[in-house]
Amino acid sequence: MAPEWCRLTAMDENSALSRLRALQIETPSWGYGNSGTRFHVYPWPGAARTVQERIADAALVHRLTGCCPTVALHIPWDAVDDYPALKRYAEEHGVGIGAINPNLFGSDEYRLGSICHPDADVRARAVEHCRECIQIAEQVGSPVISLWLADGTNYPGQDDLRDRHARLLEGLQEVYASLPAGMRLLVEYKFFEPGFYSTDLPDWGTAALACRRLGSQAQVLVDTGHHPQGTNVEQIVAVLLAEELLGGFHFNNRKYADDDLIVGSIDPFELFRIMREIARGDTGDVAFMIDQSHNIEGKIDAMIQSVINIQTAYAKALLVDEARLAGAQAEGDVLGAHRIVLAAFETDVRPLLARLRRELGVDEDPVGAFRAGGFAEALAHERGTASVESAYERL
Ligand code: PSV
Ligand code: MN
Repeated sequence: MAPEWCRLTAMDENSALSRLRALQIETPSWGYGNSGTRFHVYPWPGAARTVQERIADAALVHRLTGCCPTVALHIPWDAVDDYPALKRYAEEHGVGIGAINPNLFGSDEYRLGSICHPDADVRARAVEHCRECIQIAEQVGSPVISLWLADGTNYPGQDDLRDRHARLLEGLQEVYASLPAGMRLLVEYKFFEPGFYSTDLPDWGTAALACRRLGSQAQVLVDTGHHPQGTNVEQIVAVLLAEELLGGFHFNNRKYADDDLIVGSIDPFELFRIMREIARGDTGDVAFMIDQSHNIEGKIDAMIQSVINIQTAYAKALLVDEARLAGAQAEGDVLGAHRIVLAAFETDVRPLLARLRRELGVDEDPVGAFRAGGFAEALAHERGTASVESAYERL
């Protein structure tokens, strides 16, 4: 029997369950197609080839988990002629369209950047692409634009850092001015890649400064893979929440860099610590999105596992005995406080999640249900194995 200090009460369980029921996770269209490293793409049998197939796979993940009702799109990877028809297609499959991600890196003209590019014509076209994405978002009923810039430089002297910052703010302001009421602009930062000397939005502080200038419809997007080793990501989350600047997450896990691994696979304790900041409440409108590319494993069960890992971390985080923790903190009981947090992390939440899934009407083991259900085989039969010519042909 667990000692008194880490035992759950029925009350803990019921309130944790209602919070867990409210957790909705968005999956990315680009996680369902073939992707690879710059060395090779290993095509996966049955991987989605079109935006419709990517939406259908996201819908399957929702059917099996009961908690992934929206799918994020990347434009132009997911571009179509008829967006209202795409919206209907998604709804017929049981999902809605979530964040629209303008792609400001997949075109030759972006070699030196997009909205920070030295050439005003390229900057204008980049802003125009963002405006087009806002219109798409309106047509599909999405309330979120997620913006990541690949802008940066590789060499000292390549461009003027202050000029680039000025262009960044000007471009973001132009995009922001086109947002309709109720639509949010989530600004994502990344400390490196593809620029290795400088990145125009390198960290949460720069993103937060930009959002403050823009207004309340702009908030920061924290991609968990976009930090240097050792960064205290949960502290970033805590500060952004306190400043009402946390817009959402791109969940994934990293070992060395932006590895896009299954979230929680490398460091489940970090994911728990991040979700603890969410579990403490007052999170507003935070968007919980996954941003992963599965290169050597199946796409759909890896996505389901990611969803399970987020739910597991959140369930544990909800079980932190906050009242006792506050007491230990006030008394300066350093180890006692730490042990209260650890006790929650070490709790086996599988029975709690099984109860949640029974209530959601899905299998207690959604990955097992996917694997036993013959879905992978049926998709491989229907779609075959794509021939992928180059590692750069991502979708
Ligand atoms: C960039 O590394 C990123 O995290 C951005 O969110 C992109 O939109 C996404 O990955 C897909 O390349
Ligand atoms: Mn991302």
